[in-house]
Amino acid sequence: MGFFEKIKQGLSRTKKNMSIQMNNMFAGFTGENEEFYEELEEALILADAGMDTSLQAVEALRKLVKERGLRGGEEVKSAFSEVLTEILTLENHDLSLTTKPSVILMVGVNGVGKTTTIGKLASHFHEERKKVMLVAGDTFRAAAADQLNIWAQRGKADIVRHEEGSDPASVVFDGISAAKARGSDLIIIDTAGRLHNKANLMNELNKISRIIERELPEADKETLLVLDATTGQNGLIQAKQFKETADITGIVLTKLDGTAKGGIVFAIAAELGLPVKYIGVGEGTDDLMPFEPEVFVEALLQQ
Ligand SMILES: Nc1nc2c(ncn2[C@@H]2O[C@H](COP(=O)(O)OP(=O)(O)OP(=O)(O)O)[C@@H](O)[C@H]2O)c(=O)[nH]1
Ligand SMILES: [Mg+2]
Repeated sequence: MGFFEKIKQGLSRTKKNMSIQMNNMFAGFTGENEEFYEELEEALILADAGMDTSLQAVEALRKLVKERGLRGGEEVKSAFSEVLTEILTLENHDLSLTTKPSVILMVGVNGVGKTTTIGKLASHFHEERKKVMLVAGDTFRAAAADQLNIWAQRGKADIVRHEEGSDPASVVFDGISAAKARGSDLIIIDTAGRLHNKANLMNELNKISRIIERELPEADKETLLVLDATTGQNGLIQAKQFKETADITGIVLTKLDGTAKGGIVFAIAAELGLPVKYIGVGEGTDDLMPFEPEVFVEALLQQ
């Protein structure tokens, strides 16, 4: 399946819930009409785009329709695509990893898909002939490192792990030393999503960040916050908490295939101001897609 078709398929629930209805509305567009805008706003809100963002999108469309004197449904749809693309477009949608080694630190609450995303990334970078080092910074459960190890084997990556309960920062230290020794291109660090409490979790992430900064001051670093699209507005609340303490450089939005409320992506971009860098559309190795606003909107609205 092609790249675009895969994104479309990953969005199929959201398309059923939101886009089909929108396409019907565009097809029936007969000129300025309050009900049209109200329904459009409602469809966005029902898909979890958030009240403010939905209102903002509809107002922007109303303005374009007026300014350009749009009359036909297709023209209005295309203007709406522009509006949605603009909401999603922030700076730095691509990973910025040019140094050797570079570092990706993966954070997020438990179960959102951190380890799975790392596995997918490891395979992807292996295909690009990059030498990848995985670091099992989730020492909270032994199973976490085992799970990462399976992905390391699948993606032909190296891995550094310690026993359960050991200090995550020291695993990270060892992982960085090993990566330097072996000439790795990329270090990807897994972290625990659950600790005894939230303050512990945030302290630990800070400690890990300080080690990375100290050991690799010149390296390019990405701290990716993984959010589960099926948790909707809850994910946004988590994101705001992480954003306060960690220097998040981008979002990975997983499980878009499992939700009819993929509109959450608009709320994320508008309310957090953080670029989505990847979307997860399934559990397989190939089910992680780089996020491009224009392509995403096209996949979402295309019939
Ligand atoms: N359908 C679907 N499932 C996904 C996706 N990404 C991850 N999952 C599934 O979500 C579940 C949790 O994924 P993990 O990678 O273990 O999540 P985690 O964030 O590492 O969880 P903790 O280690 O407990 O903090 C697994 O069953 C994954 O297969 C996705 O894009 N689509
Ligand atoms: Mg995990």
